[in-house]
Amino acid sequence: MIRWTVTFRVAFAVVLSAFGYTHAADTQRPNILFIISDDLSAEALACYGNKQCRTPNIDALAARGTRFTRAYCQYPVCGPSRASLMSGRYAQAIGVTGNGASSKFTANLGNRPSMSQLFKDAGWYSARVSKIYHMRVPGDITAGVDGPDHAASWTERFNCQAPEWYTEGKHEHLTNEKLRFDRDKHYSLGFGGAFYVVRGQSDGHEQADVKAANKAIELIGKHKGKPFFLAVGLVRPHVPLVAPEPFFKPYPFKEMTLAPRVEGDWDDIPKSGISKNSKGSGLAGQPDKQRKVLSAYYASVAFMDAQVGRILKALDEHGLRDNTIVVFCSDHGYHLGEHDFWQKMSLHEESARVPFIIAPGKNVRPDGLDAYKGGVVSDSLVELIDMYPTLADLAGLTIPGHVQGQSLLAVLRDPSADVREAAYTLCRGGHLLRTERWAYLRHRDGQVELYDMQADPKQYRNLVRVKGHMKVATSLRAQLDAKLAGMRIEEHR
Ligand SMILES: [Ca+2]
Repeated sequence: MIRWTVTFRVAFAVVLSAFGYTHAADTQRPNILFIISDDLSAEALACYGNKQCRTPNIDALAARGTRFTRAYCQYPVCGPSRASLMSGRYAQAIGVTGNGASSKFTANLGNRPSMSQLFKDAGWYSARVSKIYHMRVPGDITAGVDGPDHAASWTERFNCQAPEWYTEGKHEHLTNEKLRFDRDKHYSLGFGGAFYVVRGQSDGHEQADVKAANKAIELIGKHKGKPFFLAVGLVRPHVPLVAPEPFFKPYPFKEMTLAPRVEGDWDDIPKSGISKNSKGSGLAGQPDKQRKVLSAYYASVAFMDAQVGRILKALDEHGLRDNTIVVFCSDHGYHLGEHDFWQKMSLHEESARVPFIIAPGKNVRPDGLDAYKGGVVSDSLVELIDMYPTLADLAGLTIPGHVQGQSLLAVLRDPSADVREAAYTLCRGGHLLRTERWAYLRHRDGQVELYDMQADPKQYRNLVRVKGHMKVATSLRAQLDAKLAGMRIEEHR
């Protein structure tokens, strides 16, 4: 019997190594549960310090994992950020620098494996539930279509069609966009950037994120006998801000705290650094409308958090918590009125920074992680492209050469460990370099913003022309140029 077991183990190891799996063969291969929210600002999560929004399930995940306080997306808009993190490459290095370029991803990636594909090729069951690569919200959700997906990433994929803006309930449009209310059409209706709010009258069963959680729960039960890579995309709090009425109850708009306004805040921000703002959206001078945006955003975040809770509960009920690595993040951050900016597409802190949590189950203990207990906070500078090599590393898979991120295994072992000197974000031809102390923003037209993130974490005082900062600005410029020169940008179609 013992001899048979040994023989079996050796044979098993040979089979595994043939698939590129090099970890000790007698350790069970961990499951990956990757949950990605859409347009979620870290600032909205209780575990990141928000005092109003309640996110007990994401907080609980953070309490058993490592929560990164300085994690940055590689492009603050859906398509490029997702293409980047799934390929492990910078947005310009994979040739997806706008949502419209998302359809080039498959050709540009070529025969190199995406993050989930690496696992799929090594024998994991790999599934996409709802939005992982770019999907237009709400159009691709009301249509129930794939969006510019990457088929080779998945064993199976599932879309979650939902009514979005035409959910039954109480409707309110808080901004200026001209909207077309045509349920038979899915695109060019104007809802993609509008603060359109629906207080749904049902329990939410028809909503995309409830359907995504239902599917995830089903797949966890169905595939628990073999390793899985389950990627679950939740579309809230992306607009339209739709949630069942009870989720709005804890957030009466009059009680919402607006981001502080600083007199003359825009005086030292170059024009190219001014993001989508109150003036254009009709929120200017309308504090009640702004509070209503916050109320609806928090209701949407809480609704999304409830779905995270349902999925994590299913993991526990099937006894899979200990052998699963749970990852939670957003595709990018979001402005909620800071500097009078709203939404994304900005290199400023709230838009470029993302919530990012990695929680390896108790049985996932590669070398040096034996003492890992969770509930860890790390201020190390990390990027979303680090997720790919980190998960590969945790599962004992070889990190492919095309991956530009860094494994965060060293940071999981020691939260004060550094894997890089700076984090990098691209946006509309402009760049953010975020170092331990500084945020250096160089816009497309060459205009620069420089912030001392220790003295001024909310970025109110641009120091680039302030006496005594020329040396640091010059040094950061050189550091950014070196970063860009080493990015191995390829010729793309
Ligand atoms: Ca997004």
